[in-house]
Amino acid sequence: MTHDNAVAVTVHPAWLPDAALAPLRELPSAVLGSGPCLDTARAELGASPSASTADAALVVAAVSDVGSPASVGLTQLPEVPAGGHAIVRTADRTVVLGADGPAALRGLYAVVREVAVARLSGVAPGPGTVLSAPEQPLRMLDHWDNVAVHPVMGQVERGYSGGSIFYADGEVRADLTRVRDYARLLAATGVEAVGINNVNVHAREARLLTDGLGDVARIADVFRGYGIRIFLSVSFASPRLLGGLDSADPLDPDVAAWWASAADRVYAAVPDFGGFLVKADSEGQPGPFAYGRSHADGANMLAAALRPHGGTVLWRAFVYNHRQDWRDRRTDRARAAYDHFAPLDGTFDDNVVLQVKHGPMDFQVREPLSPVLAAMPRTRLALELQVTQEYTGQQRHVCYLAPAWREYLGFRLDGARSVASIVAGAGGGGAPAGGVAAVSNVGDDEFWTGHPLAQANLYAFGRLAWDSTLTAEDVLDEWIALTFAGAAGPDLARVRPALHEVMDGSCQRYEGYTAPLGVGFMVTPGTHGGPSVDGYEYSPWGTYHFADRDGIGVDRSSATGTGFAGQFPSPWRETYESVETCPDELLLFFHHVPYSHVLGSGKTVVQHIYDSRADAVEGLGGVEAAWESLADLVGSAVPVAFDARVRERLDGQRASAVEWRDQVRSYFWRKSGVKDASGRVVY
Ligand code: GCW
Repeated sequence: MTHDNAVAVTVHPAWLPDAALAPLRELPSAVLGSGPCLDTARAELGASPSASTADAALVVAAVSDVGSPASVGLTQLPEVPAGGHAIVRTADRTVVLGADGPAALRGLYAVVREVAVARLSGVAPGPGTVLSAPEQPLRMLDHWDNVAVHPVMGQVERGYSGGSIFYADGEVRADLTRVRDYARLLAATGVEAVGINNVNVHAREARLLTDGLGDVARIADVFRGYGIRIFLSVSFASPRLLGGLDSADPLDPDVAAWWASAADRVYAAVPDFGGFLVKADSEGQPGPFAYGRSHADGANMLAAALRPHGGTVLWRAFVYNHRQDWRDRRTDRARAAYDHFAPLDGTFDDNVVLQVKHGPMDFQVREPLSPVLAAMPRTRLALELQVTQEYTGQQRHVCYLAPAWREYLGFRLDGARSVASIVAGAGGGGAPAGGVAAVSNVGDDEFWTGHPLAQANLYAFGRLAWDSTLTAEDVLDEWIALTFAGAAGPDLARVRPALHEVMDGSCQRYEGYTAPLGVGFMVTPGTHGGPSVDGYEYSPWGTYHFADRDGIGVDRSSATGTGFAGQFPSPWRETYESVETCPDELLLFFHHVPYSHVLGSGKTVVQHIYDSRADAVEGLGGVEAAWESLADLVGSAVPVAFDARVRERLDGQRASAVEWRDQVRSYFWRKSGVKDASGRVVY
């Protein structure tokens, strides 16, 4: 049974407003061939199926549908890269050739983007051929959406944008219009896979795998038209929960047989199904440990079930003891993923991808990269990012995450290989590519993402998964050019610098008034929003800062601490090991230091904490002024509702930032008794 819970709100078009498509829709165009994505391309352009290429100024095709160069009006066909596209511009036409239908559609959106960016920069693309290949084969968004509203977590776990676009009232929505609009937005960024339910799989959601398959197929049908595959999060206990077996032991043949037939049924309903996403033995989710089996046993058993159909298991490395005794100083949550998984390198089947959070803890605004990414060269790896702003301002604070993601992707973990190249299959141990996944920030909110400016994070994720060498500033320009494509030229020229002022340094600013120097957390337990310096200090979650009257930080050195620093390859193990060489922004992640410890800036740790919290809040003045400078464009370049929402969020951000500043500054004054040399007020 499904409900029609469509809510009549005007949904903001995000980065695909009609104005962005209009310049292409005005051209005589032809789309060759057919198939779900080519049909979508045709509908986007309003091209008629019989349009001839002879007089088309824009031609879109998949290479396999192109007989001869002349059939698309060219003298020669380019080498279209695998999974990617070529855009050929001649004096009288633009030809988009995709490696297949989905790639052709993405190529069309690339032209939309180029046209918009040309308007912003004033530089039109000249004749020639541009080839574009995805750096990562897997470019996926994970939804932590529950079908039924969860009593504690709500409908979307860590969601800050209203309800789910997929589910309402305990059912898959009858009206999937929002899902289609979402698929369209994602296709334009290059995203090619979506996990449609929460990795914490509760009872109702587990059944998507069995009696929910009809609804799953409806969702897959929508995404198919945009070249996006779907994955399901499954409960490792499914054979017991759904199959009536008394075990979920991965080495039990009955269990394996149950999964094999479950997979058969899924593929009968969804032939292009991506596979299973699994959170096992983590935060209360069931897993192979209950049967004394390893995570490789568990993952490989599921992989065997999917293999005949070409499916993939995305197995998460986020496994740690969430019932730690805070008195126990030997257990270090940061070590857990490496300790569990590094010894298993080389034992996972080749249709298993191990999905690793970027940091060893949990999506903090500042963490080192996870050493797991350098420790498993014989395992397919995917990097997991968080677009939803759980710990980065919950879509109430502006926090443009692209600069941080770019840093992670470009980080040379062993001194030589970047994280992007490792997950793209160049890790040196022969494992094929995994890719990049991220938790989505989308809900049924009228702006998709709560804070309208948080749309830029969703956009940037897809773009950086496609090409991690793009700069965060260029990606922001693209987003501005598309989102404000309807703005008059001179207005657009004002929107651009104002938004850069608001967004470029926003992540650093957020870091500036929240937890200092990489120590992390200090957030309100449960919601993870707002400050609570000691909120997790005596909790079982393994997230401590150890502040006392003399100092703060976690000793993770090999010499005197938990040994986490030793999980890195050189040169990072040495760099992080020593207080002298550890970068200041990670100092308290790796070391416990006295408040009087002097940083590279010449300030003591405690004075740095005092100053940067206050400076960061002062920096919000520039942000607010930049937005205010666009006030006369509200109602024209900037929609009224967009402006109203941004203002409401900026007000909330200031109030929250002030709270962070005052609580953190006062906490350290009270703890340390060291006066703030700036003389600013502490409480
Ligand atoms: O960051 C934590 C979140 C949990 C989440 C978990 C995970 C889905 O607080 O809500 O659960 O990470 O990544 O599995």
